[in-house]
Amino acid sequence: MTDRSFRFTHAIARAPSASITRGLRAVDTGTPDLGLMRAHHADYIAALRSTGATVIELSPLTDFPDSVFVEDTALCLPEGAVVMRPGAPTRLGEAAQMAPTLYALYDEVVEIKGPGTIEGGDILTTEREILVGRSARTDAKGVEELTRLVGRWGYSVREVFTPPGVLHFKTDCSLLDAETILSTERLDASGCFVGYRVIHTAEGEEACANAIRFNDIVLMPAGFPRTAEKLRAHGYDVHEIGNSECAKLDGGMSCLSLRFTPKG
Ligand code: CIR
Repeated sequence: MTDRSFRFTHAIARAPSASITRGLRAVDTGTPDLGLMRAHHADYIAALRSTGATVIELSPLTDFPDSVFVEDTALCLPEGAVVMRPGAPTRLGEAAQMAPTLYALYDEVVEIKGPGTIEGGDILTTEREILVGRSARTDAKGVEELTRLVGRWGYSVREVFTPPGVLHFKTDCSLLDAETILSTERLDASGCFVGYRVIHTAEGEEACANAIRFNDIVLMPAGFPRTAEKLRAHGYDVHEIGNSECAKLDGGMSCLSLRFTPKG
């Protein structure tokens, strides 16, 4: 057992653009405040950097309102990077915007060509496998193409299902360490985590399931005290980051970065 699924030397983030007010959302709960989002984003990047990692901050992209959510554009593995093919039409072009950064960092970069679609938010990489949740954004053909592409590096992909009405698979779960997953009860009930240790979000705090383990810390959205306490009781070093503005656009901790250790 290694810990390469949560130890990283690098992360990529992208500054939110003023067009973020036009970002996609399932339910309109108000316009995100750009100033506050920028402040939260800066806290997020500082937390990643506090672990010693190099964080590459890309410039805002006005033409892509959701481009702060960089996770959806790629899957970064130690052996190489896979450029995704987002299923949201307004986000499709974000992948090509990310590709040059990945080509500069990795020897091997491969691309999902389609016709299927797949977004990084639906992919959970653990020590033993890559779990991909089919969703409104990720379809069977996308999963199939990813399976073929990462097979060259020896990875096995397991297709699972994102609960109806949930944006991404990782909206409802996160990796906490090599054998432990933070999950909502509704997702865990689907049986997709058999063989893992699962910690459930506290009742009524399902919206904090999207956390990230990044080196020695766990970043989770602020405002979910019972789940934070639960994780601390299990020994995790929890850092709470304001997420009120990204939450208006269905975004959480994982969406805001690509985390990786390039081989060379
Ligand atoms: C979207 O609907 O695509 C964005 N408003 C939110 C993306 C969140 N990304 C993620 O969970 N990986």
